[in-house]
Amino acid sequence: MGATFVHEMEVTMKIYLNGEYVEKEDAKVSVFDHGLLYGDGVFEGIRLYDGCVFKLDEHLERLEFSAKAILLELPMTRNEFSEAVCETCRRNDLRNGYVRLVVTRGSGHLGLTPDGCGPPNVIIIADEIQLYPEEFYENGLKIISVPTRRINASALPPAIKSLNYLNNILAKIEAKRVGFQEALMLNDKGEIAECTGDNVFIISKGVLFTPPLDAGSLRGITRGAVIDLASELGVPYREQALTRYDLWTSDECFLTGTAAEVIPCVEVDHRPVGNGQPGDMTRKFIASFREKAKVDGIKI
Ligand code: PXG
Repeated sequence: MGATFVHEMEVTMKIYLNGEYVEKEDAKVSVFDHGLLYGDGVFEGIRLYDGCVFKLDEHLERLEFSAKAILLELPMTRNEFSEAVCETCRRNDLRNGYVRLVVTRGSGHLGLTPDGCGPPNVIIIADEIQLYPEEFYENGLKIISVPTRRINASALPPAIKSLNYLNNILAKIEAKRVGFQEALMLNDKGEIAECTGDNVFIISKGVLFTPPLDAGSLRGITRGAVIDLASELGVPYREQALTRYDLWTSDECFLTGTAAEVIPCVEVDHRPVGNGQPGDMTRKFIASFREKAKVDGIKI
């Protein structure tokens, strides 16, 4: 009986769904939800470190901006979202993990117009996280630029963290099919935008560079944390349009994202970055970020 109980404990997962905490099996939304039918909705991916939610307020602000940009009225206040995120972590006995917060347009008719949709569905999933294996933090990732471009800002501002990830998914597939873990995505001018779920940084001659947001990058929360760290570590920092050439000839390169944190990149388009090993500055950023993550959150 004890073993069965343990097993049940393992499989049970509480999902926040529109104000209620329901079992995973009961967490269901309509097939008429426009989040499913059209990718009409917004989301956030958030980390829980040692019982603290990292940069929760920043994530909720970005969610509000994403929702505003797509004219989706959020059904909850910042405080209500904050409390629901923390409570979902508590109910799942999590101290470390990953939180996926999703707000869809809600259930509607078969047609693009959101008229008649709603109320929005609010879903919060808190789970353990499958990180890149530690060897990638030690030895670095190899990335490759792919044909699929980051979506043009005049088509859909890439700052909106919407449920439309198809172009990033295609880029990821293209990289994986040719044996790489991650894809480097360019914008329609051929400049570096970002990777499929991570921002890109390089270090050249002691200066930290990342593409500006108008190159097609998401305003990553981890990106912001690394920019703050640069000033704390006394590393000069510039936002500047970057080309593939800039990455090929950089001394160091790393990616940042909620899931990956700070991860070194040691090869771009078959060219070794620097000496082909994670650089000293990158290691410093990884260590400092890990320190910051432990202390810079809201207690659940
Ligand atoms: N660019 C894009 C396109 C993203 O979706 C980031 C950069 C990094 O931002 P943050 O705020 O996380 O530092 C993201 C966000 C995943 C996954 O499963 C990750 C994201 C989105 C969707 C899935 O790894 N990252």
